Amino acid sequence: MKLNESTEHYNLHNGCLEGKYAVFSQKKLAQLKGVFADEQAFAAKDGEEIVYEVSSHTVVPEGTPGGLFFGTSCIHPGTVGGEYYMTKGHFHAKRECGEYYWGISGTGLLLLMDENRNCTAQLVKKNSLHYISGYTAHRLVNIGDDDLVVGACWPSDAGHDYGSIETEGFPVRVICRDGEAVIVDDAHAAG
Ligand code: M6P
Ligand code: ZN
Repeated sequence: MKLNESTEHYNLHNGCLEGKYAVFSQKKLAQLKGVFADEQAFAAKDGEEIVYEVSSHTVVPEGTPGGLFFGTSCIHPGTVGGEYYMTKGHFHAKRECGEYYWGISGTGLLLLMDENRNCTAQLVKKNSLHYISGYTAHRLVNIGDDDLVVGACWPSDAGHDYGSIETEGFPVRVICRDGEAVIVDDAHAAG
């Protein structure tokens, strides 16, 4: 039997993916309109600034039952009006699908929200492991001064549903107060 070298590579230390199935995307600040509470502070920033980057390893087409996707998110450090940079966050379109996240470097929070908008948070750091149950929205927040790099593995038929997060957000926000990360209730979510 001929032994073939894999064309695919994953760097455990920085999360970098390389290979013919690696897909890379960037999220600029302008694409996160409405995500941060302080609209004035948002408008004053450069919309071209890259907030986070996602590398995905997608061997099968999106929607394939039984397959898996694997990826890395890198959220850069920064704030909008004191609110830390974060991912858009999503439910899975196929709600029952779960996902694994694991911390590679940096410091962050994983916000988890069920369909009744009950929210919990987990500290994400190097080697932390996070099982995200089905029916649970997930968002990563970088609360450190360095990049937050997080690995992810999820079913290839899970899909992404951004709808309710785009309109209602999460019930909490993570803000920098005296240099410390604080989780506060989102005023807009009250009532
Ligand atoms: C992880 C996975 C991806 C997701 C990405 C960015 O890598 O959960 O499925 O797309 O984070 O998160 P979002 O789609 O919420 O911007
Ligand atoms: Zn997901």
